[in-house]
Amino acid sequence: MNRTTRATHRFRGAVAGIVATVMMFGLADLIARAFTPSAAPLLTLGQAIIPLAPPAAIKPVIALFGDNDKLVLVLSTGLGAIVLAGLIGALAASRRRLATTLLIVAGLVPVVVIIGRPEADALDLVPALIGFAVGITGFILLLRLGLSAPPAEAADRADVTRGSRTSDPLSRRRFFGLAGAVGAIGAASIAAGQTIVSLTQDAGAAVAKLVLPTAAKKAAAIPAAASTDLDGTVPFVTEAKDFYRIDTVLSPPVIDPQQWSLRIHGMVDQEVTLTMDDVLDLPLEEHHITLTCVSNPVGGELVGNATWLGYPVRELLARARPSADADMVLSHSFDGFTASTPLGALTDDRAALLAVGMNGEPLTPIHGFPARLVVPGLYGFVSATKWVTELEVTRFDEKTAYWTDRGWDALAPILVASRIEVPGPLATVPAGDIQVGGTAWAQHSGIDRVDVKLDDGDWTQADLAAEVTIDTWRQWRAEFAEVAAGSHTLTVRATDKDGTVQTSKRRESIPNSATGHHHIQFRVE
Ligand SMILES: Nc1nc2c(c(=O)[nH]1)N[C@H]1C(S)=C(S)[C@@H](COP(=O)(O)O)O[C@H]1N2
Ligand SMILES: [Mo]
Repeated sequence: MNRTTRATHRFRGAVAGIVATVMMFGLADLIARAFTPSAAPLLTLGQAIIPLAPPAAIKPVIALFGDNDKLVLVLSTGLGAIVLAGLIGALAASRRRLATTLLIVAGLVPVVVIIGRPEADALDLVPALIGFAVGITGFILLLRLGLSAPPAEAADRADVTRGSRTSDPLSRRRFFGLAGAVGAIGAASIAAGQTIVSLTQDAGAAVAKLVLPTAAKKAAAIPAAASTDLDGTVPFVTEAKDFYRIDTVLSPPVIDPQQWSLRIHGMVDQEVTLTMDDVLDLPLEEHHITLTCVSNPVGGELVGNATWLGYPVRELLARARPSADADMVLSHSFDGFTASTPLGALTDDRAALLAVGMNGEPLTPIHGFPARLVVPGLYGFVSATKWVTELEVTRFDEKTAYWTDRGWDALAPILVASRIEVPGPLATVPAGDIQVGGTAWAQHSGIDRVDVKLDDGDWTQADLAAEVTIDTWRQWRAEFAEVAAGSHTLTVRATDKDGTVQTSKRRESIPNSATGHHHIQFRVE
């Protein structure tokens, strides 16, 4: 084979590998989206990478892409698969059998990952297997058409049986025709799969099935005085659509409330199982609670405040009667995530809830529909299990949770924190009196005071908006008179009701929250 033919064959091999892979993923994705969404191969592959990724690598990705981190992961998984398929295809120019074997092995990876999931059932394999079979067949056909001079060991057979297909312009047209068709089917399948996703998620059929009862115990109305009314301050109640989202799933599980149940088991006298109807028949309570993520950087946005409707976990546990030597509840999610919460925080008088509602609506799929936990005073990773299905009563020395196994603390009470929201970072404000404001939180202790400092000046005590409960954040504001033109720095710190002053010591979020004072720079003109 001369050099030009070899180069042509490499190119065609690469094209064959790429379009066959697009078709493999596309068909499998489309079939999965229609019948068993959690088994979509690209999602499952991306999902399989998440727990393997070192926490040190996760942080920069989240910092760089924010809420798009999941999309970036899926796209890079897909891109990685395509590059690999292109390389394997190019190899077919010289080693056709080896290349075919490699593509078969690579194509089986998603199949293996799909069976490997704890929640897998046999039907989940169907989409991946169909995609695999069609994709590999496409690859083999394309190689036959496109690689007109087969490798030495297959040359005789191929030349005798299919001598005619070697005529170049015709084979070229056929090859690219078929490759185009295969690629187009793959791309169309991906698009159709995405359409199914947006239709099923927009329609919210599962969410619409759940009709919330009115609360037996309503939360007190939020007084106007809970807001400082300073323009630019984050609203006191965070709407679900603006509420931060943190979890390890690429697409939220869509759970039919009629299929959902909560099982309380482990070190208990009486195992208890509740259906959604059981939960909705209970006298539900409404509570205002601010939720925070341990990964929130100083001044960051991984914090939100909502009115939750639910039933006290304390009462649920009382039905099961935990044994005296239990000290932890390991809550399990439908998706396999777990959180370890001190039993004491779930049985004392705080409003630890099995929540089904958020701001007067059922939970949204990304915030845990149909049910999740919310525990005032603890970071989300040790308490706020979304899509919760089990409460396992156990001991800290017997079981560990998802993030504990990845280097984070088992116990994680929320640390006092505050941030500046006005002026915005690097804002330019007119000379004169400067209005400053923001939010502070120290859930389940409450905010006692907030101090702000301009440049190297003295700490100035800020005015606090009304406290709604000790479990909610608190807005603050202050005024600095006659600030001179030029560049300035503002610094804030809060003190909680236990007397703990927010430390200025800078620290990473792993293993139990970043610390330090929030600073911003702004200009006066
Ligand atoms: N099933 C499940 N629940 C979860 C998590 C998760 O990864 N999976 N993350 C937790 C973390 S780290 C936080 S901070 C909160 C965030 O809840 P939100 O996404 O509703 O804001 O959910 C918690 N519950
Ligand atoms: Mo979190």
